[in-house]
Amino acid sequence: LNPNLQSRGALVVLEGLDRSGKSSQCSQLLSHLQSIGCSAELWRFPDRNTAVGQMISAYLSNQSNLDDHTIHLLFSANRWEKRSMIEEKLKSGTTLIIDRYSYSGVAFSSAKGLDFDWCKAPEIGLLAPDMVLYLDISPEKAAERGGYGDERYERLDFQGKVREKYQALHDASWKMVDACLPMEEVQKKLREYVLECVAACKNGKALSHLWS
Ligand code: 2DT
Ligand code: MG
Repeated sequence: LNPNLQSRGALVVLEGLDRSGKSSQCSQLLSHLQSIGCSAELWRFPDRNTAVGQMISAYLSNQSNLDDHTIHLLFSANRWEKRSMIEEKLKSGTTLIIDRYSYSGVAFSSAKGLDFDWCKAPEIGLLAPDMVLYLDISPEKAAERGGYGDERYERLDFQGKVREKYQALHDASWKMVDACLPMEEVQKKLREYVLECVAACKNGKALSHLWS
């Protein structure tokens, strides 16, 4: 067996506003993949476990204040510090389901008023997802779902701005799923998309880099 021909895992990213159901859908996706014998892991950004992640977490919970550019770069650094591990996982055949990625980085920071292209720049060279799944919901509907927590950004008016930035970021390759459908229906659609993507990566789809 030629190890160079080992099939790789897929890099699948879920994006959406707070309360769009990303986290529950991600864990159901993971269970499903594992139940059918597919090697898979669930990751999330920010990854609050690293030193950088702890700075981000303190900022989000209002325990610290940082300049908007500074926190933007920390979110990006938090992805960069995981880049090589992501690549190793994929190359070893493990599919990664990731809850938020560079798109959250750009959407949230540019919604505060930072320049859109400036926000995209530090993400250049990170691994590009093989698929972006966007759970679409209006901020009003999201707020009806038991309301927001008390972290920074969890406010109706701000979430509306974030949604506009997601709209500016997305391209035809994104799979848009109506997050207001019943949970099981959302999950069914996501599974179809993910299985298609996992198969394409197994069959030799090349890894690419942002922003492609
Ligand atoms: P969670 O609610 O998913 O823990 O996210 N965010 C996230 C950014 O502003 N930039 C980023 O690069 C990422 C990944 C979105 C916490 C908040 O952090 C925001 C919500
Ligand atoms: Mg949140």
